[in-house]
Amino acid sequence: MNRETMADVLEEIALMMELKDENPFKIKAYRGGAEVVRNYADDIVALAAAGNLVGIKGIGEALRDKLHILATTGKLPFHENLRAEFPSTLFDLFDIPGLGAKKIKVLFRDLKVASVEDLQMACEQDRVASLAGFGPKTQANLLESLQRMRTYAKQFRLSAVAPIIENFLDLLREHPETLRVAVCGSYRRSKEVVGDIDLLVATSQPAQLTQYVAGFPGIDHVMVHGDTKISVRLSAGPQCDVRAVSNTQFPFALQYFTGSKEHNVAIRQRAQDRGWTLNEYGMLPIDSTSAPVPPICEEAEIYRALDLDPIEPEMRENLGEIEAAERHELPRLIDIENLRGTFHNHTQASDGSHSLAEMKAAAEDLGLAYLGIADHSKSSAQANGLDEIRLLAQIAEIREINAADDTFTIFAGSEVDIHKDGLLDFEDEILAQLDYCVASVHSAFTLDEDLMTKRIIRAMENPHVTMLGHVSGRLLLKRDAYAVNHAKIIDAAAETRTIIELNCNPRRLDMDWRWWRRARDKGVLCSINPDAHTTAQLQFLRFGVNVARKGWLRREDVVNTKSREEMAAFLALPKHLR
Ligand code: DGT
Ligand code: CA
Ligand code: CA
Ligand code: ZN
Repeated sequence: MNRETMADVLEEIALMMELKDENPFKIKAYRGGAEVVRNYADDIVALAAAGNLVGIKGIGEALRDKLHILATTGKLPFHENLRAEFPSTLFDLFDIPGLGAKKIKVLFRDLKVASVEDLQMACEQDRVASLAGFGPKTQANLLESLQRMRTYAKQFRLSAVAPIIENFLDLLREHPETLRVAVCGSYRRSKEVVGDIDLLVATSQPAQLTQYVAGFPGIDHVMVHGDTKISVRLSAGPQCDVRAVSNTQFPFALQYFTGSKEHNVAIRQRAQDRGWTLNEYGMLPIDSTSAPVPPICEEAEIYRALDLDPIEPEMRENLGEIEAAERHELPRLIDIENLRGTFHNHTQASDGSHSLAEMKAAAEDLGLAYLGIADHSKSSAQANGLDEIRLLAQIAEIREINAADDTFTIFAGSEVDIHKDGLLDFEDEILAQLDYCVASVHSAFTLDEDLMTKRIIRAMENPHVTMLGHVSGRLLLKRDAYAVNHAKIIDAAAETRTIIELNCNPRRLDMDWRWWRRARDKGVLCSINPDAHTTAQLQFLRFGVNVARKGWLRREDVVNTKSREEMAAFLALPKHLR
C-alpha cells in the first residue's frame, strides 16, 4: 500500500457516493481526506498501519478506521462493496474533461452509458444532446474530448514517468553484472511529454539483465523478451524498452537511442562524409580508403570525432545545434545548481495545501535563498482567491516572517487575474505594495487570437506586472492552449521589460520550449516557477531547468539565478530599468 493508492481509494469512494447522491458533507470528508493523505508531511501509510492517525486535521474517526484497515490489509471492504454496485468501466468516464459525477449519473441512469465506448456511440447517435443538463454544445464538446483522449493516451507527463525511471535505473544499478546505465529517448531530451521509456544498460551478461528486468515491479505484461532487449507494458500505462549492450557499444547505443531521429540522421550523414558508418553498435571505416576512427569510450567523443563540440541531449532536435557545435557556439546551459530562489507558489490562503512557514521551510531544504508567494486573486473564486484585505494581511505576515530571519526572504506577490479586457484584478495602489506580481489568464479562454494577445499585452504594459504566468494556458494531455500569438507576446515582453514565466508544473511546462530561444535573443528574461500548491511540488524546479535547457537558456537568461541580494535590488528597480 502506498500513499497514492490510499488517496485514490478515498477519492473513488467520494465519486461513488456522488453517483449515489449521498450526503454532501460525507462526500466532502472523503475528498478532503484524500488530499490530506496525498500531502501529509509524515509517513502517513506507516501511521495508518500502526493505527496511529490521531489528531490529524481532516481525518475524522470514520476515515481513520478505514485507513487503518486499508493500510494493514491492502483493501477496504466498504470501498469494494461500493465498486461492485457499478460497472468498472464507468470510472473511466471521470477522466473526460467536462464530465463530473452529476452528468455521469444521468448518462448511466438514462442511457445506460457505462464506458468510454458507450459514450462515444451515444454521442454519435445524437442521444446525449437531449438529456437534461446537456444540449448539442455539450455533446459536441464531449466528442472533441474523446478524440483528444485517443491522441493523448499514447503519451505521458514527466511526473508520471520520472519516478518509474528513477526506480528502474536504481534497480539496474544494483545488479552485479551492470557496468553503466542511462535513460535515453525523449525523456533524456526533456520533451514535455514522452511516448515510451527507453533505458540502456552496459553489461557482459545481457541475457541475465533482460531476465532480471522481467521481474521488475509495476509490469503488467512482457511484450518482447530477447537476450539483448526487453519491452514491457507497465500497469501505469507506458511501454518501457530496456536494451542491454556491451560496454564498448554503450556510448554508441546511448547516442543512438537518445535521438532525436532527425538529429541522428544528420549526425550519421556527417560520419558518412568522413568515410565512416555510425549506428547503435559503433563507428567504423566504410572501406580501406577511409581514415581510421579515433578511440571512443564516451558519448562526447563521438561528437568530437565528428569535429563537433559535445551537444547536450536536450538540444538534439536538429534545430541548429549541429551547426552551432561546429562553430563552437553552443550555449553553456543553465544547471539546477544555478537556481537561488523561485516565484509563483501558492499557500493555503488560496488553493495551496501548506502555510507560508511550511513553504519557506521546504524552499530552505532545497537550498534556495528566497521564495516568491503568489496566491490567487479575488476573481479566481474557485481557487479561494484573496481579496484586497486578505492580500494586505498576507503581505504583513510575510514582512513579519522576513523580519525574524535575515538569511532567507519571502517575496510577497500575487498571481493576479487578467480580466477579459486586459485589466487586472487589483488596483495599482494595491499592486504597488507587493514585491512582485505574476499576471495570468484564468478565464475567458475562448477569445480569438487577436483579442487574447491584446488582452495579455495590455496586462504586461502595467508597470507593476513583473512577470507573465503560463503564457498559453495549456494543460498537457488535457486541455489545448488558448489562441495566443507567442511572437507578439515575446516582443511585448522585450518592450515592456516583463519577465516570462517558465511554469514548470509538469501539467503545463508553459511557455513551450520551442519559443525560448527567440525570447532569449530579444533579451527577455525567464523565471522558472513551479506553481507549487504543496511543499513537495517545489521539486518541479528540476523539470523546469530541463525544459529551460531544451530552450537553450543559459544561467544569465533565468532571473531566479540571481542571488537574494541581487534579486531584492532588481525588484526594487522601476520596471523599465530592469
Ligand atoms: P517518444 O518515445 O515517442 O517520446 O520519442 P523517442 O525519441 O524516445 O522515440 P523512440 O522511443 O521511438 O526511440 C528512441 C530513439 O531511438 C529515438 O529518439 C531515435 C532512435 N531511433 C528509433 N528509431 C529510429 C530510426 O528509425 N532511425 C533513427 N535514426 N533513429 C531511431
Ligand atoms: Ca521513447
Ligand atoms: Ca522506445
Ligand atoms: Zn495560474
